[in-house]
Amino acid sequence: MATASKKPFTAAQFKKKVLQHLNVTSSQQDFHNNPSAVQRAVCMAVNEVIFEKLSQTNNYHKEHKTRSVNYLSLEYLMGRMLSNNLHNLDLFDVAKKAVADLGFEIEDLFEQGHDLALGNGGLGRLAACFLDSLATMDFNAYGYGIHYQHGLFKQQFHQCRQIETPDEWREYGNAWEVCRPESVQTIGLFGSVETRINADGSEQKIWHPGQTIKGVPWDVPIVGYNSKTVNTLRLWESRASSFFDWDEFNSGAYQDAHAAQNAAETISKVLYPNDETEAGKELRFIQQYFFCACSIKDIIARYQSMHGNDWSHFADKMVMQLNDTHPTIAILELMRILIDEHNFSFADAFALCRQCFAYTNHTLLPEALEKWSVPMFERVLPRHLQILFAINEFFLDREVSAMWPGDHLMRRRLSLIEEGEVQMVRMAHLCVVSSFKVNGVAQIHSDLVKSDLFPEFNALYPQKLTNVTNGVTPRRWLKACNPALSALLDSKVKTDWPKHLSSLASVADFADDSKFQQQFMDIKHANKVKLAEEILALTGVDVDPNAIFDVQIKRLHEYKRQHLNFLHILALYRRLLNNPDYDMHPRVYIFGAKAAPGYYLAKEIIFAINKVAEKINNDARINGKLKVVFMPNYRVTLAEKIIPAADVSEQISTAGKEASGTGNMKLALNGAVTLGTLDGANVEIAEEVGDDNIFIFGHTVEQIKALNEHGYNPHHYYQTNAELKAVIDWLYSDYFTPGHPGELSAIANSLLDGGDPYRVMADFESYCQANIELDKAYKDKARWAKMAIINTAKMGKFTSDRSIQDYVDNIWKLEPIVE
Ligand code: 26W
Repeated sequence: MATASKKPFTAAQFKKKVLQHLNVTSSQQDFHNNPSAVQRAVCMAVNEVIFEKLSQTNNYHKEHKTRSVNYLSLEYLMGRMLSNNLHNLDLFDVAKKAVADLGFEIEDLFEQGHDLALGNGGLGRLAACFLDSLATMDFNAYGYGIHYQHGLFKQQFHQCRQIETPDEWREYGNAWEVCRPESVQTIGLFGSVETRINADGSEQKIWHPGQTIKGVPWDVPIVGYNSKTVNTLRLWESRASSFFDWDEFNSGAYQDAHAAQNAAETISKVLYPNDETEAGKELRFIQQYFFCACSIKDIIARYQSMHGNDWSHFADKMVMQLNDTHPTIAILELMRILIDEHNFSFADAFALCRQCFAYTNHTLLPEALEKWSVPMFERVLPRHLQILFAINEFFLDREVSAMWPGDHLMRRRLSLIEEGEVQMVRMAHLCVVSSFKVNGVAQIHSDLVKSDLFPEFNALYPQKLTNVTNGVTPRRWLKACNPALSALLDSKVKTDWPKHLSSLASVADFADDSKFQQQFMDIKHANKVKLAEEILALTGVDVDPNAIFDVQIKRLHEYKRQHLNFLHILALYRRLLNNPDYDMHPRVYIFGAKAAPGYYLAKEIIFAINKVAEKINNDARINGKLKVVFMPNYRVTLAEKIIPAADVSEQISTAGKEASGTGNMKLALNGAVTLGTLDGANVEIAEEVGDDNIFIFGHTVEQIKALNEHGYNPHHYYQTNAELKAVIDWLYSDYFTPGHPGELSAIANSLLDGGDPYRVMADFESYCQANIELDKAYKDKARWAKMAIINTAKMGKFTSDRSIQDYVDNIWKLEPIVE
């Protein structure tokens, strides 16, 4: 196996490779003003190294029959890949020099790359960070997902409103994938189940699918950082099993001839853009089954290529991680194959599944917990529903009744089936019952999963529920996106920090060192200058890099409370209008957020922020002390540009609602100071950085519960806080929407008559207070520099490498490649 350290190419050799690919592979002689052709050629040159390491990795694991983790996720938010792959192969400097010789800035070539935006938000990006860490730590891991033709929609603003356009990431093909026709799978859908009585009297179930779909795999190599490993992310594209129905065609029904093809293609056509809100659409259910069935068949094929039909090693060699409930159906698919195709008894099949599956919960929001109607389930997957009922019977009769004999209410509450007008299948219950481990993604969240979401399951399976706090890869989220800070860190601490982030801890020794403070803050300032140029180019708003860059970047959702930030901005604006000399350090509020297309209030919040921004940014009376910028089309690549330039990290969700958050970790790692509630991983960030280096405000989880128990009345705050009343009344006026009074009232209505479900009103006062403290701290340059440095230094815990090591130690039990 190629050792990690030796550079595969010199700059001259790399340049030669690029030229070869320009001339030969893509016959682009005149490339001098064709950066996308050069970018393409660079990708091909890098792929030579990647595919070499990929086959070495696969051969090693085949030879050693290594245990593997199979990560099943409906989402992978990969972003662009060239910069990441160059850094991970230690080819960045070589490539930079080589393309410079060809007359190009490597950064300009990066701009040619399209984001692989095959995800919505936190869950999808976490999967991407985990794949990076698994390869970097030389673990045998496969990612499985869907090869969506269209990823997450492109967001533009038209008259301050979000409009969505399709994501065309594959318009001109993608350099970072290879099709694997040799591993095509065929899966069934619909149809019926025949019950056959065998000669020995035993019953046999045979599913006769009504339709078959082909799954074509596209492999995306996952390159480890300075490691021996290139792993595989296998994404399934759906196609009709029979391409063309000539009978239909000859009978003149041209449309129908192609109908099957179209129908099949729609399965992997587009990513559902809902984040935390279940759509309950049949196509989404079919997407889930399609990729799970292809993946389970692929996993069995890989196993059998090493162990034939001897199933006795399966649980030793294969573990499947369910990234939330979206791939739950994989459990029933493996059960079906074991029972119907390999004559396992129900009990043996279920016992095996319980050794192989583990489930990660990423949300407590009731509306995000997937439930599928039994009638739809029966129509699409009749055999799987039978198996589900068998599992439910086993679970209720053998386990629930044993623990709570005669307690029908408990049976009803824990059942995999929710009784009601239409019976619904509780996918989370199926996951918990069928998995050997269930984890939350931050300590406070995992505690709430135990105490609030699954208390009975916690009692029933005392060892099953655990925690693995999220993490982020420091390769993409520091080394690649903030090279200047990385170089400064290299000059102060062991340069192995990208792979051993705890090495950053000793940076804290320089927190009071004025020279280092100056260096650290100069880099922050330079990143802010660069972002200011991007902001001007993308939004036309001119911002002052000396202002506080206050950043809230994440999906738009009420529980994340972008509207709390918005109300505070209105309060600041009002203070400045009342007194232009109001003593505050100039602040620029930077928002980035996509709203699910069907999420009305989320879109109204975007509209309101943009409308108010227009007013504030052009109001000379406030001398530029306040600017508001909503950057369009927030995605991984934009995050990589905003995060290095952030001073303040807004993590202001209602306590108990944000499972973990990962943007909070990325921002703190890049020297931003967190302004947040004690929610999700903010709690652990505060533990690591210390209370002097973070601004915590708001009700705690317990206090929110108390508020709810005593009947929450948002009007109380409206009547008792004059500033809050004033800014809410502003939203009913036409101050920001001349001639259209109340055009911004949707937010106000949700906070008053709407009952303020996320307790914005209750936290407003404390939020304002924390902001005043923050403003004071920022004015004390030495104090702020120290806080920023401590945040970077103390982020060692939040590398996704630590998360992966926790999964490996507590759940997956994997052995890394040793050579
Ligand atoms: C059914 C629709 C749907 C789609 C996506 C429901 C739920 C989801 C995801 C679970 C939402 C999500 O991304 N959750 C986020 O996961 C991150 C990674 O663990 C956490 O850091 C965030 O706190 C959590 O909101």
